[in-house]
Amino acid sequence: MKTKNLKTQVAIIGGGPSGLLLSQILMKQNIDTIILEAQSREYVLKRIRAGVLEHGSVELLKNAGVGERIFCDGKKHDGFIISSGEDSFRIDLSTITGKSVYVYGQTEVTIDLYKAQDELNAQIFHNVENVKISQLDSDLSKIRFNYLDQTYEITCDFVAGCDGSMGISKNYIPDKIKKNYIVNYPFSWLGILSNTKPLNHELIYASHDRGFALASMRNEKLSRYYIQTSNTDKIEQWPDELFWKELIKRLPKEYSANIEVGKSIEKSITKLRSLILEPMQWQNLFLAGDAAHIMPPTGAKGLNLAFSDIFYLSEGFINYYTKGSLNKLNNYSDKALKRVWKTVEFSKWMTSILHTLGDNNKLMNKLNKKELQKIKKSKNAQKVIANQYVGLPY
Ligand code: FAS
Ligand code: PHB
Repeated sequence: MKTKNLKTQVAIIGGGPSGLLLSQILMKQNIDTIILEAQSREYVLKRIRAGVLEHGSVELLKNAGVGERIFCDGKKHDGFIISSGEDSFRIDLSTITGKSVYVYGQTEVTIDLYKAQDELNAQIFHNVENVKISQLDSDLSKIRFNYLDQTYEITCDFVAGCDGSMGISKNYIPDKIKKNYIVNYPFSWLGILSNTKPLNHELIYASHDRGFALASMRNEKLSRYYIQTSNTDKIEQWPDELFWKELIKRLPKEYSANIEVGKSIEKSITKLRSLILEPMQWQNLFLAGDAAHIMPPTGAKGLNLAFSDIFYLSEGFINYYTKGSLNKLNNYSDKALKRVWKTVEFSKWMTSILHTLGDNNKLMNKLNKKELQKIKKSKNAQKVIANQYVGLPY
């Protein structure tokens, strides 16, 4: 069958939050995009992932015309709790930084982005297969793909690799150029979603001898909880009643006393790792979001870091198409990686200090407890955490 030819300015691989937001920002500047997504829209929207939006992410989404529901349905949070055993203290984000974060699920962000893209008549191909990039070193690059048994070829100025940690775009950066920095953590997160009242109006990050726990939420009737598990644990080992029992043991009694338990409506285990890929660009290819970096959700950074990449990358494309300057695009990787390294470091630090290592690491566990006691008394330490948590300036 004859190949169908398409033309665009920026071809985007990946229809998750990174790809959708990039397309939304560029289309509002009359820059043409096409999005290629391997899954169906329903599949993308079924993913339960991030829950907290940094100040910068909220501003970026608002300026892209998709901030309305955040302010209606999202919850502004001015602080969060850190507990260690029965002891706890609050990080007062708004007093320390003058900023807040919003609790608003990634699923809702993706729904809003798809709706806005539909209103702009965005070209989004779902369930695409065999995506292949070529001619990255020419003025015009090509992307071939299959869709509904038809082969297509896109001719484009640039390719944005927004295809997540399992994507293909990173493979087009030559191995001799590419550097992968990876660490795998010796524990995982078991997360559940339940139609129950959140046990506290703010998030609780709980360090405990039995393991880490996180009490979060999506709204007043939808709670999101996580507990640290081993990397070998399977979902089948964690029936709901066992999950609740373990969660309650890890939270201070002053909070767990009010917990409302119930049936899980989603349950998943995520292995924790940090990964940074350098560089984040190669000729006409630019990587953004999980395609270039992964980190444990402890600092609520994955989605937010994807959005700061999109801020820098969209600025680069807009600068090129409105002023003919390649400056910002040429500096994209260096600029984005400065914030990536700082954010991945914060996520690693938050993860290391709050998670419990096995019995053969009693010294590390004791040092973590002492560190948390010091932070409780140190305004300076709390200032560093608060500024990172609300999000470093772009
Ligand atoms: P995504 O992975 O979201 O999207 C990439 C898209 O590309 C996918 O839809 C995929 O189908 C598509 N794709 C892949 N290969 C393709 C190909 N060859 N062709 C076309 N399309 C292709 N972050 C937080 O801040 N807090 C959290 O609590 C949190 N929890 C998480 C839990 C899990 C289980 C996971 C996996 C991640 C979590 N994250 C969390 C991080 C997560 O939110 C990511 O940062 C966010 O999804 C990044 O968005 P994208 O870069 O768009 O990548
Ligand atoms: C969530 O609500 O899913 C969430 C919140 C904060 C985190 C991680 C996950 O640090």
